[in-house]
Amino acid sequence: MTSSVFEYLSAVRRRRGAGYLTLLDPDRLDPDELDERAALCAEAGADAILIGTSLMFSARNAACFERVRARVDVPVISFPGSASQVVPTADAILFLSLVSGRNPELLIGEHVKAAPLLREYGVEAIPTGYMLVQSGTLTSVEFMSDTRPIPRAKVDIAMAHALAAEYLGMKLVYLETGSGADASVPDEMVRAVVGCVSVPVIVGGGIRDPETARAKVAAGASFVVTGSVVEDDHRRLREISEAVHGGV
Ligand code: 1GP
Repeated sequence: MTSSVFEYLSAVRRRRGAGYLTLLDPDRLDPDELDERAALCAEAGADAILIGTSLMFSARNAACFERVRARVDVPVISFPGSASQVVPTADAILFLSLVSGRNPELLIGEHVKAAPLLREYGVEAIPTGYMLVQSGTLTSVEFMSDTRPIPRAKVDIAMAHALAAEYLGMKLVYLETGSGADASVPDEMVRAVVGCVSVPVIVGGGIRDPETARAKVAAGASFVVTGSVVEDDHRRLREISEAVHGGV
């Protein structure tokens, strides 16, 4: 592995065109299942494993990272809903600022709580502008974050938020409709956002089949995330991975 997880992700993007990230939720799988599923993700070609959720019931979060890291060779990255999900056992954390919302706790408040812990733990923080896009479903992230998603047709609003995230120094933009959403981020919005920022764009939420995953890459996504499909039907993993990587 290269010196940092961010550099590793950048190298994946250069080598494969786009990367495939799979999200696991410690509340939806018991610890043995979580390890197994992470191993299946890595075997299927996932470039990194994300662990996290909007609202966590499990007290096993830190142990989950430890176990999954022992099981796979790819980075295991925290995708936290709040500072309470910061653990010393992650390879890195997507240090998410929910820039599409106007909830100060999720723009800076949780970060202030998390930062001293991250320094103490020595966990790499990857500053990420997180943008929630309307999907037609009231997702957990929309409810829990108490923010309004960007309307699906408002491509210009999405572009302005992504640009602001880049100008604030964020290294990634994460475009998202929320886990379990009925619809993914519109391809047109992905294309427009990718066209106006120079940082890599991650796209997630509501992606359950290879065609949809491929369409996000064709629109310029640097990384595609799937969560629910990994837990519901892991047989789709390999075909989605191949669709993202385009055979590379
Ligand atoms: C959530 O983008 C991820 O942040 C995954 O969403 O569970 O709908 O695949 P899904």
